[in-house]
Amino acid sequence: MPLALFTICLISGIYGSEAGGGQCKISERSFLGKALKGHTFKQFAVRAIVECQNTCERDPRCASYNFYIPGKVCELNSQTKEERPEDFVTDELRFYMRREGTIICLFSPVYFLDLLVEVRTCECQNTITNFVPLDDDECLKTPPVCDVNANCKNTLGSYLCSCIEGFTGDGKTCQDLDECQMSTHNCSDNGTCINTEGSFNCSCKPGYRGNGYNCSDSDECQMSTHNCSDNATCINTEGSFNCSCKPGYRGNGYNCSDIDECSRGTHNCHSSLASCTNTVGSFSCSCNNPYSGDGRTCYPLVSECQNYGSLNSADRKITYSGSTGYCDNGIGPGWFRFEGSAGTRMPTSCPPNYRCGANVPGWMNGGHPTVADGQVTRTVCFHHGGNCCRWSTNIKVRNCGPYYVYYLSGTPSGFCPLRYCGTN
Ligand SMILES: [Ca+2]
Ligand SMILES: [Ca+2]
Ligand SMILES: [Ca+2]
Repeated sequence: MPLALFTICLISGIYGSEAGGGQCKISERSFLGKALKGHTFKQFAVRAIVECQNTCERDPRCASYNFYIPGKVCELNSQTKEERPEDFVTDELRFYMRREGTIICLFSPVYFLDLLVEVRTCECQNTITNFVPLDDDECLKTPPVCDVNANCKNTLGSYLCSCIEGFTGDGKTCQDLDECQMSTHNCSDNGTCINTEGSFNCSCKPGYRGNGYNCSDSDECQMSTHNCSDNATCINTEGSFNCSCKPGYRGNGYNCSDIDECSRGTHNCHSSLASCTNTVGSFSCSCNNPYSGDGRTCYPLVSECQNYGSLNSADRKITYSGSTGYCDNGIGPGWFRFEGSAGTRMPTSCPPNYRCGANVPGWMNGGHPTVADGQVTRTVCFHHGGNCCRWSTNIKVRNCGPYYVYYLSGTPSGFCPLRYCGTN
């Protein structure tokens, strides 16, 4: 049944006044949401509340009545709340009315079944007034009562505005929250926060990749997104990368140019017997004529460097102290090279007696030549007793680069226990 047909009469205890020439005494007669329990002697359904009132007025037993609102049921009581205060209880579905008294009319908004209604409460004239819903839904109004970025909730007699997520304010006006400024965003530490109206966006910083919430270093070297020089090496770093010029090049890594090792003197070609040729990223060395080699080591293209006799027995080495029965009185003359077990060269200091397989070992008194020195003459001394140079003879020596060759002849005076020593 529509509310409009549902009529009641209430008297508010709140609005105290007098009307009707003093006959209409206001008293606390009617209470919405209250009922007197346990004293009902008669109950019956009615179409309108006025029937309750009239029935109670006609029945001498009736001191008050409850009205059960949902079912529109009258409950006639034999007592009043003043007589039975302990039985006067809260009951949201009922209201209580005392019988006697005069009536005035009052208008008051009261809540009834979730609706705000205007209740016209009258005594004296027994006037009954229809419910008039007072509430309207402000949330449906145009223009909106709340901010466009707020939720509107209709309430009885009013409404509530509350800003939606991402906004702040009283709901009537809402401003964007700057999550970036307030550091309430959840962008990656390696991301950048960009405030937007009602939200925010995250994007990875340069050098990182991901969705903005999770950003990890991008390996520019692996992905070939670096801009290092072709002549540089790319080294990945957290958030970036480094470029460094390859060996043989110089520059900042982004631009690398060839180093001219020859003109800068940073090559390792033989200093006097070879020529340096600059190349892109490197250099090359070549031995000058008439030398041969890899350019770092050069040796002469002379016959004694290719054609020589080999002195390679272990008993010739300066460390050998076994049999002393050897001698070089019949050697040569010719070019010889110390190699193999005999060592690589002649010693240049006086060895002890009884070494190199001979009583009187020979040693070269003077330093070895350089390649550039060419063929040189040296003296070989033979140690006998305490005399390191008891006998001597001249020999020729040449540095062939990787090795030396010696021009040797038979030892002095054909004296047998003399021998040329080898060493490492
Ligand atoms: Ca925002
Ligand atoms: Ca990186
Ligand atoms: Ca170069």
